[in-house]
Amino acid sequence: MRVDVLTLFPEAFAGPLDVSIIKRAREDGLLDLQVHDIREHAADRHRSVDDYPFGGGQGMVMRVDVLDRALEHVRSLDREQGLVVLLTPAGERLSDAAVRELAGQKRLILVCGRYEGVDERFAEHCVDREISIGDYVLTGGELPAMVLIDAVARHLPGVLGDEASPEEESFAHGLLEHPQYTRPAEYRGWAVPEVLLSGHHANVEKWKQEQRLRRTKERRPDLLMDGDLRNREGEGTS
Ligand code: 9WO
Repeated sequence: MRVDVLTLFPEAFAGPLDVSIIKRAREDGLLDLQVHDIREHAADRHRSVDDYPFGGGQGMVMRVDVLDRALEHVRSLDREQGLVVLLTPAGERLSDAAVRELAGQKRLILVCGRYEGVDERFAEHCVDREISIGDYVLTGGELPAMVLIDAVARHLPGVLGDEASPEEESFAHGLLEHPQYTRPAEYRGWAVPEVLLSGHHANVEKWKQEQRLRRTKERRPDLLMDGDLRNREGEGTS
């Protein structure tokens, strides 16, 4: 998969995506990540990328013309047109299902906002999907973009080794995972659940399933609502 990122802070992307599994995915050519500086598409001698908001208000807004030029330039670098994603708290919440959909694309173009936000005309005319990673405001869309890239990359064929499959984990079956333990079997009097040491495979599996259900009920009851109810969540009567 090819991923292009448009940002005012390309240097923010060095680090998290240069280690471990994502590093290997890039080295193996499974993920082609290219980060671009939006400021290179500023037109005036001050290289400005933002301006005061029409109608007043605090802070600055990123200019639609600069963003559009940056996007068209990046688009032209590959024949695949790509799905354009804007990271914003006003977007749909990123979910396991959305991550899997995005992982099915040949190319993603991620746009990271700064200042108070981007001119709405850019979102309206140039962006295919607006995505939020949660209900909190950050200083920019860069960290959410990295979260999205990490989540998507692990679903690309060949990225995870044989030991782990994205099909077999937590959100794939709609429950939280059971707790895990390793040696030592006892530490400071803290014992590992007896059944895990018993070697009784059927009992172990039964225990794990009970744990997944119990933890989900306790911690994330929202995951247990059936799909139909979940789809109706938030439907108003007005
Ligand atoms: C901020 C914002 C706040 C409430 C409702 C909508 C909003 N949109 C933006 C926005 O686009 N902000 C820009 C990007 C500029 C300020 C920093 N930005 C940002 C993105 N902060 N937090 C995010 C973000 C993105 C995805 N998921 C969570 C937070």
